[in-house]
Amino acid sequence: MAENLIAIFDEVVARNPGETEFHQAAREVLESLGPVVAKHPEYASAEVVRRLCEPERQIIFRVPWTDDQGRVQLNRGFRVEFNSALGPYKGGLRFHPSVYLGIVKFLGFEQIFKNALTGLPIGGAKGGSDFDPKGKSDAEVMRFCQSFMTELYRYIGEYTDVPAGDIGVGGREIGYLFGHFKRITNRYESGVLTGKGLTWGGSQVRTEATGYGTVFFVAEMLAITGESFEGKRVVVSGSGNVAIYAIEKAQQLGGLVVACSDSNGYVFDEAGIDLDLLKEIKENRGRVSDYAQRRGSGVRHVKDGSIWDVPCDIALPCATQNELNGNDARHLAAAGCSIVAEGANMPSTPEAIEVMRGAGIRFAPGKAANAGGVATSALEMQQNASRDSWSFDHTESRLGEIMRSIHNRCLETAESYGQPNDYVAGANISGFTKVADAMLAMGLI
Ligand code: NDP
Ligand code: 2IT
Repeated sequence: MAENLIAIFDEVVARNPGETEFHQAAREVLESLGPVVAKHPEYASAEVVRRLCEPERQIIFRVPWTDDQGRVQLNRGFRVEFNSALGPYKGGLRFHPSVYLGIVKFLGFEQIFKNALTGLPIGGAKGGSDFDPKGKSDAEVMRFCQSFMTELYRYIGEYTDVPAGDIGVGGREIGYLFGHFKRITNRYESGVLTGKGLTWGGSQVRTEATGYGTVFFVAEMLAITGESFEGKRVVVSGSGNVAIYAIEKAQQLGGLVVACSDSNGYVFDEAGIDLDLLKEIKENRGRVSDYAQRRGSGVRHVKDGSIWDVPCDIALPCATQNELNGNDARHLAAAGCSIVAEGANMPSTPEAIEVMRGAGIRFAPGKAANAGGVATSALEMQQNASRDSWSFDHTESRLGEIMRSIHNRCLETAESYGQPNDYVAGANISGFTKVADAMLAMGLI
């Protein structure tokens, strides 16, 4: 890392003690920015990098709710509005027991650059709660969402901040959140949330967008070497929103997806994942172990062990942060894996990325490869603003174009900074310069 950037990184660590995921995300971006700040002294004199590392606003609030037994429960809510140079704050809400300020900040920080890469007018934010929707009834989830929105509504709006889903927040939660926002504000403000249902302001393809987009991005990488998904063995971790639609599109393009997972283990299905069965199980909030049981012989459920032990040509981590470590990367390399693309946010540890680089695995970072979700959220905002709704085919083709343009922008930027084929450098530099130039233009903000 360049010397002036080390000083900024040290300041990030000192100002955000204990927030290790945020430190990791900041380090990864700052490590790419040396050549950029060397070429653009104006960024240093205006302290653009230091300002970018400090969120514009951080909101932390109490979320009390009652469970089905009438007992009072308590959670903590967060919204970190990180940067609004390019547009209203935009980014998902995560409901998971592991959520704390460091996770929300890492996600919000990544979101700034990801959103810039989409080419659409959206700033970066993230939010969520340490609430665990697992095992809760619909009524409990509803009461929690209503309490969460009772505080959050003050800070969000079509022109201010537009939340969406992430881990533990899907169509059901967005419905409860939107319903309560509408009730307490007396405004049908469609553009305040994305990921809405198709009959009440949602966009076609938003549900599929992150997984589809990741696969479109990989298809672009494959095309460079004259290849395609046809006949490739694919492993996808997770079995949530991103994983399911990554599996669907990889299969549509001719890939054989042989494994997926949840936090209790992975399933290995040599014949290829039966997606209809998996979807049915997940719609009823089941587990991948149920999949193995229902699918019968030939399918293994492995409780202790890493999904990355399964040999594949293409690995798509689509579950959570730091789920693919150095050892996993070594196993993937030894088994001949040639592409790793992140459907999740920061699923690869820094050591894993180092190992993949050394082994010649082509690596697509999440802020480029999973940008299709938020890009389609921005398309939902466009449709809401014009009170229009587009067809599935039209929206999917817009998503495809956006992923192609992100892919090409990463490669062109990496090339122009003397780091050909480095998608990490390309994504970080391209996202950063767009935000930095907007910040410079707007004066000291
Ligand atoms: P879901 O809640 O739909 O699914 C999450 C999946 O990951 C589940 O299978 C879950 O298993 C697994 N998982 C979560 N936490 C862990 C953990 N600690 N260890 C092992 N497995 C875990 O979330 P999404 O599919 O929406 O999100 C997945 C990833 O994609 C996240 O990193 C998210 O930030 C990222 N992302 C999501 C976007 C979106 O539009 N939804 C857009 C861009 C990125 P289990 O059920 O056992 O918890
Ligand atoms: O990480 C992400 O990009 C998301 N969870 C989607 C955010 C959004 O606003 O659609």
